[in-house]
Amino acid sequence: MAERDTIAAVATAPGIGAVGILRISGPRVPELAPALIGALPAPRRAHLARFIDTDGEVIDQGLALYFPAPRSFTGEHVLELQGHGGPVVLDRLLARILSLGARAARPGEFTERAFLEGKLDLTRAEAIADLIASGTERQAKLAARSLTGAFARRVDALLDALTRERAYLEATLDFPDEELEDGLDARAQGAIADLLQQLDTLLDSARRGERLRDGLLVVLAGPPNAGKSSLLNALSDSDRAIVTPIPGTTRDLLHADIDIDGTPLRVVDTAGLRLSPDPIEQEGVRRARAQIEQADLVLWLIDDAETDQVSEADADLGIDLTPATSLLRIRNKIDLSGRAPGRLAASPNAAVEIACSATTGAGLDALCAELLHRVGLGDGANMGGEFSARRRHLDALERTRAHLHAAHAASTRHQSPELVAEDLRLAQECLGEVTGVVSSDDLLGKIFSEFCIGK
Ligand SMILES: Nc1nc2c(ncn2[C@@H]2O[C@H](COP(=O)(O)OP(=O)(O)O)[C@@H](O)[C@H]2O)c(=O)[nH]1
Ligand SMILES: [Mg+2]
Repeated sequence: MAERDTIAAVATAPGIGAVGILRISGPRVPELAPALIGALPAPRRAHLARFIDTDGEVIDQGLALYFPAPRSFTGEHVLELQGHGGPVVLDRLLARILSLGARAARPGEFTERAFLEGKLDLTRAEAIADLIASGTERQAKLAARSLTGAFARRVDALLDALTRERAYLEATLDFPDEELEDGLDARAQGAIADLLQQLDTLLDSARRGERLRDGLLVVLAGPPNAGKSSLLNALSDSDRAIVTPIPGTTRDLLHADIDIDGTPLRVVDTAGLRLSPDPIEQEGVRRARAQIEQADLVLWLIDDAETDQVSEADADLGIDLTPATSLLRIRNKIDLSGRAPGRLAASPNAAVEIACSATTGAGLDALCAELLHRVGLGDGANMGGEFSARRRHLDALERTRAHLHAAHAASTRHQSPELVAEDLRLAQECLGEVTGVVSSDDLLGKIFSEFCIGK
């Protein structure tokens, strides 16, 4: 393998701060250090050092830390310089290091090297980026759990179980006449059903983790004047949307990013769905429908004080909901209708509705609670073992599931163990993509390019 080059980057955020950190990683660190700071520091000890320019001038003075390979973040030799956090001084220092033969690091390149050196798996590497990008406390907590391996450990456990089952099946292929043959199918079926169940549990957790990472898309929809724009304002505690008694006020999509108990939600206000001769409003309605199709949750608002809107409640909404989208009916304006605020269900089996008032705020607590509950993130949700996840992970887990299903079906139909074993092999490969046991250069490029420089 060709020797890697040595990379350098400022690791602290651009701008002015008390401290600015510059990182260097790669095989040339030991030879760079004497020219840069006078000597190679003793490993893992903080040294006060002068950072010296080509002409011997002092650029800055600060701490130098040396982490020899393999005991460093990247697994390579790493030198970290902690100087003062000004953009000019850090630029000069970086220029000096580059003049000594290092190369400017690409975004995520330190973490990518850590992955390639086997210091962390992909879920942990991705969790670093997620932790940095966290917008709510809940996101940060889940990313920290993935960073410490909560996700990877569960994938590894399942991968182990899968490997064992595959090994067992393949052993029987090598000894076809042994008594193993008897009861083999029943055994394999049981074992694969077990694997499927474990995978489903993992997939559930990953789905919740992904929802929390990316935030949920909640779309406000319904007839004009039901109070959608008022509800957006009430939920976001702002005055974003124009509210008037004139039907058809909202045409553009408006959104507000809100945080309910640390759960990130993007709430989108849409034009009221109605037939209108006005081309601008027609376009608004078209955009509203497109948003509804993408929503995780549609809040269908009606004016509880308007009897014809209420009687229309069970009529065709004229919208196509994908199976993944859930719909929650909201009866708004209860300050006018006199209905009590909160959760209501006409009968035990009827869909839950929420009665509230966007104007007085009555019932909004119940709305927020129901909203979280609907997406599996409510109070009752067991978040103990949770972690942050991405769409990429869900994809891989879903493909794993399809192969496990095929393996299960093959064993139920008493097909040859070869076929079952082959499906298990494919399942194993898909599952391995999650942590990066199996990975392509394309995938790695995509993941690490999303990082900031210096990480
Ligand atoms: N009394 C009362 N009026 C409301 C409530 N929500 C909205 N409105 C009024 O209903 C009208 C239409 O509201 P708006 O939010 O623009 O409805 P949209 O067309 O669905 O966006 C406005 O005059 C609002 O002030 C509510 O909960 N109670
Ligand atoms: Mg509106």
